[in-house]
Amino acid sequence: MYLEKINKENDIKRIAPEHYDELAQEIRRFLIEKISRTGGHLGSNLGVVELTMALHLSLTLPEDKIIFDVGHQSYTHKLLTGRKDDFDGLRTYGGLSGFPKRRESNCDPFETGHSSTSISAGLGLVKARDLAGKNHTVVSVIGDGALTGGMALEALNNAGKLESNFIIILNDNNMSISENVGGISKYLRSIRTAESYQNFKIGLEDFLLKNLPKSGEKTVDILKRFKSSFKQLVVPGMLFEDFGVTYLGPVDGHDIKAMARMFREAKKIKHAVLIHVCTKKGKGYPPAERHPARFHGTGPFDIETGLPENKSGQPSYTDVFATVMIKLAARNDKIVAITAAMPDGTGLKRFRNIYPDRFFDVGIAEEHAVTFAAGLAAGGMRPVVAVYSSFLQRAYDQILHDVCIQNLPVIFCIDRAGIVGADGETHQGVFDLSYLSSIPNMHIMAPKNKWELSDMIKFASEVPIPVAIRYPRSDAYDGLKEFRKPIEYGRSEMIYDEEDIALFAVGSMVRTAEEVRAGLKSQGLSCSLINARFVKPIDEEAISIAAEKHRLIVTMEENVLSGGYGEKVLDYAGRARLSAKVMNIALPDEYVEHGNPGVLKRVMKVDGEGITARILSELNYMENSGK
Ligand SMILES: Cc1ncc(C[n+]2csc(CCOP(=O)(O)OP(=O)(O)O)c2C)c(N)n1
Repeated sequence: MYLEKINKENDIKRIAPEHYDELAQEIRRFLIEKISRTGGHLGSNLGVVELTMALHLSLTLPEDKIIFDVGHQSYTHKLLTGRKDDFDGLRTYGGLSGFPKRRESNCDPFETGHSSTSISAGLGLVKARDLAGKNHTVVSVIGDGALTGGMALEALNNAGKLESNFIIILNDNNMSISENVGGISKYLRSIRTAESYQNFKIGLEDFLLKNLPKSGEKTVDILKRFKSSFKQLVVPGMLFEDFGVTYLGPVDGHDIKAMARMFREAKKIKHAVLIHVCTKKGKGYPPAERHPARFHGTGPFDIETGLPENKSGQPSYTDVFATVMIKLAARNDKIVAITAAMPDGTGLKRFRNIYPDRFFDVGIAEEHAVTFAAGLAAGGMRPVVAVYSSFLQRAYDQILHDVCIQNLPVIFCIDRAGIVGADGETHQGVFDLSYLSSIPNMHIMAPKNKWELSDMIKFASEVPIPVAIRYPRSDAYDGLKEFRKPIEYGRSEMIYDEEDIALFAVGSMVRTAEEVRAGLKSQGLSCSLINARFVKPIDEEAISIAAEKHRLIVTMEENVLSGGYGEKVLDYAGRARLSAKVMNIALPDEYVEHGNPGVLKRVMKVDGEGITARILSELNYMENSGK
């Protein structure tokens, strides 16, 4: 009833304060109902309903700017800025994005998706504002999980010297996707739970007991240390204050009036100010409150029970990875596993439960995760970094500088490689073959099915070199079971040996290639299918042999063309003066938006049907031009 009245930004200001609670409830009902059908980030959004309302009540959009870190919690913001009617198409192709998008609204001043960028971006917007002589408010909203990312700390370090207003809202729900980890999380917990006086009293007694009886120490030194301890005990947020950032809070993130009061105060401060807001992830929907990790990002679910709909019984590649890791660790005590805040998503949670001492969750810190792994490898361990393809982009230099220059045996198990779907541009894992290929000493593999993923991980654990294995977000393919030739360094695997056309397919594309081959054969064409297995190094010998008895070699990969597998094959064919023509099937030089992976592949013509049509058209051209 109140939500109906909000059709554009600032409309919320027409709602009387006594109806704020009802509006918050309506928003929650709306989100639960829509997300139960479309899927999406439920828990984080339910947690920030009042916080977002308070921001919208205190600011004037689009002049004032709100930057949401990661951006997965921006649904209420979308609702309050006139995008209510688009929620039925949330995260579908051509529909509403699950993240802030400048093309969607001028109330989205900056796009996010990967964590820990909002303070840097906000600081940039603040400086741009100041240089232009304007005076609007800039607010960055960052979670306690995102605050563990190095970039956020780099930005805080920089924000400390600011001499104009910049508001950072720390949305502390005590959770990343899974439990938040590390020193920052512990520090925030101590502030949230502090009863200052109590702590002070205990701290004081402790301090005097430990320090005063010592002989020979100057009283002034003792007092100096006492002063700093005293400050830590009675002033929450000293860490931020010491950075030069004013700390306000903690404030109840479900109390709109209290937050609005604090925002008013914060606007008066002429430097960076951090407001510590405490919220509950999943607030108002008991299943999401009970299972915050499961409801962080969810597929469609039944509202009554909270249970997911359409869960296929098939194991995913993530499940296969999880099982293999446990078996491998039982046989090899050097195997250790690292995740950057994704124990659930990567499947390492099971490993953690069995081998807690050999499991490391480093927080949202992909760069650190990789260099930490390099250190472990240099110390004689066999680290496995389990990470999503798009998040590993962060750690390019660490892979190059810390792992590959030293040729250290770090294994990268890269999940969500290829088209991931509903999360869109920021999350598609379509660059890893390119960025990894450019690094000397790196070796890259991609499995065609679940057995091959297992074989590849075992192979990687036995060779003393950096290895990356990439696999998609999907059920693990259980076809082609009979093809399980042992993995040999740098060698591809012949699946069907015919002539005329040779399909060299990488990983997930082997399955698509089976479809393409069937399509070509139905046209009376003869067609070989080769599982590339290695993207680096490529199997030059197999390509040379194929060139002798095929007129067309088609490479297929779920990666951008630039720097991927196909370009390497093409380059080799040119250098080796092979007679066969090489045709590359890959993703275009574009950012792939959100949508169902099947739909996206069809649109880009990289599904079985699209590829078959492209090959037929190429053959047609070759025949007509006499090539
Ligand atoms: C660089 C990077 N690594 C990992 C992720 C996956 N991820 C998305 S949200 C999230 C947790 C964020 O926690 P927090 O900032 O506390 O926000 P909350 O979801 O609790 O509201 C993670 C790890 C990401 N988006 N970016």
